[in-house]
Amino acid sequence: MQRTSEARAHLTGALWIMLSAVAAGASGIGHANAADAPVDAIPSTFAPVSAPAESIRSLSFLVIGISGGIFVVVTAVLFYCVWRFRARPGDDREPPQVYGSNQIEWSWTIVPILIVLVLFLATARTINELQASEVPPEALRVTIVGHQWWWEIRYPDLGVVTANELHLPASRDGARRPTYLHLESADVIHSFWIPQLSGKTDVVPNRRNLMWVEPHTTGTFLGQCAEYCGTQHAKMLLRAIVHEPGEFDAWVAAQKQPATVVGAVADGRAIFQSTACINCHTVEGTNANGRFGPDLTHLMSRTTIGSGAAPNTPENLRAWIASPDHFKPGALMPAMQLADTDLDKLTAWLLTLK
Ligand code: HEC
Ligand SMILES: [Cu+2]
Repeated sequence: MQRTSEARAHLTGALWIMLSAVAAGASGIGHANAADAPVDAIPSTFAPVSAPAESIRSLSFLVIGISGGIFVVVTAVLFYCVWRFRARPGDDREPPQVYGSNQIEWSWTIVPILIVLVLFLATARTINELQASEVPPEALRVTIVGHQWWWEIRYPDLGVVTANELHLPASRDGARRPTYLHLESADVIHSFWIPQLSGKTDVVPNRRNLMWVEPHTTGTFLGQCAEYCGTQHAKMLLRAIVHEPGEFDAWVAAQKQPATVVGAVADGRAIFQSTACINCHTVEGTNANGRFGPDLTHLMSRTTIGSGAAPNTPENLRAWIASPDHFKPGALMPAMQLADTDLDKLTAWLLTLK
């Protein structure tokens, strides 16, 4: 009995040393410079480029550390006991029977309570930091509307509308530029998730959820809808393009221009304006003002079409209009049944929408 409680005391001490080491390690990692994080690679939560995602990573390391520590200690004690107290030939003594040890009872009550308390407090702190309740005046505001199966992206203060590719300024020391995202849905529940920027937030009909990001690394970061929302849920991808602040302002200035007018493709423009396209799409400066599909005013400034379903190349664009189902079976844009020559003209015009 003496021996058991001594061993227990040693173990408890060792556990606490490990816990504090893990906690110290995790908080150090939280402040590490993420400039060397891989860009445009696998969207890993362990390669954050933005403040909220960094807090999430620190918290995960703390939780993994504590659970890992418990696992190692328990397994080690288990193996030690199995080996140390194994049956030996000729030794058929009964092991000491221990009843009602207060020391043991207290330690296996108090230690787990403390561990859970540490996990609870650390989690509550991170949640509090992540949850945006108010939008600071200097923040960039963006409204994201989830649709089956694409993302509408509006910058209400800037008069810019785009789709599927979220452009953001990078935050710099002394020139912070956080972005606050208002999340809305036009139909069913979606979930907005760009792992390297922040955690997931549900996008719920008749509700406006708020989240914030503050990236400090430029580059393209991938994300996707994280709540099953119908047939093409898997092709409801997201891209965040983080710019140097000056570069971002230039992007905004270009997006604010009306659609370019090129005489040589006037036929294509006329076909567009006299087809049902205009009921679902907006092109600034034409009679098209639909909001059921993506705004096409600056279509060619996007790298993909169909919410990341295909690269935005002339061939893909033509094939998309001929049959969206080819890329996204069940997509909510109908095949428009245009004659081949009309399709060519229409595509030629779309290609001028820089
Ligand atoms: C019934 C509404 C509807 C009509 C009519 C329609 N579209 Fe669409 N269109 C959509 C929807 C919805 C999407 C998004 C599909 C997705 O990504 O799942 C889309 C996507 C597109 C895209 C890809 C845009 C991007 O950034 O991903 C292009 C280009 C496009 N439509 C052009 C046209 C043209 C040209 C016409 C007319 C010939 C047309 N559409 C007619 C609803 C429509
Ligand atoms: Cu989805």
